[in-house]
Amino acid sequence: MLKIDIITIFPQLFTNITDFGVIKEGKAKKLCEVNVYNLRDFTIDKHKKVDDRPYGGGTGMVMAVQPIDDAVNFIKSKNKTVNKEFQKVILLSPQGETLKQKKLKFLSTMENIIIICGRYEGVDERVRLLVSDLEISIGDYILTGGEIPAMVIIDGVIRLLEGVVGKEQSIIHESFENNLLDFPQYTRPEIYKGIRVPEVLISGNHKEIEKWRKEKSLESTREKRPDLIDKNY
Ligand code: 4GX
Repeated sequence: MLKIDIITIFPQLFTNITDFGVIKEGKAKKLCEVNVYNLRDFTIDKHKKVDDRPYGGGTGMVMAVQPIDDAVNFIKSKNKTVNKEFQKVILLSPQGETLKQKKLKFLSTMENIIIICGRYEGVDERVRLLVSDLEISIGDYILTGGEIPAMVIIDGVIRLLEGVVGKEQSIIHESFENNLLDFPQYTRPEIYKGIRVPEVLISGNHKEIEKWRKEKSLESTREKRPDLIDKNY
């Protein structure tokens, strides 16, 4: 059972994703649990402030270390049965290592992942030094907070849990599992606006179909993502 704990100042943002699709399925099958914590519940000042002005000046606000540290320690104390080796605290930020399928696979083998969603200009450096184990970015672009990146990780990890996605096949054969992009897929009708389904797919010749799909995968990877070939994602 993978326990996912999220720390955010916008817990409501997570109600959608945990109640639908693969994540709902994973929860229903008791393969994972998703808990959302409101960072403001861990503040000690009377205004429930989670951020403050940066030392040295400059624009914007920085998230303070104390509420984040306390939230993580509270969650760890609640999860005391978890083997420490299989518990990871993740900070989402543009400075992190870019997320790849390999990291999702690693995370899917954990017992507990605690995700810190930052906002504003960033977090006090001591969050990195004292609290987080991993810093992850979902890509080279700037968002307003770590909440959507957290959902990306949750979605990508849960579908890898044994028994969540119906046919194991659909995970093994798909894109990235073999460092190749997917081959083209068709479903009915046979002709749509003059475009025909490739003859080989209708032939029923499974050997030929497999050969065609491999060729198409390779061709599209060479053309669109040559960087994927020979890379160990
Ligand atoms: N992949 N952002 C986080 C605030 C922040 C900055 C530094 C912690 C440390 C992003 C991304 C992303 C914008 C989320 C800045 N929090 N996160 N936020 N790309 O752009 O993960």
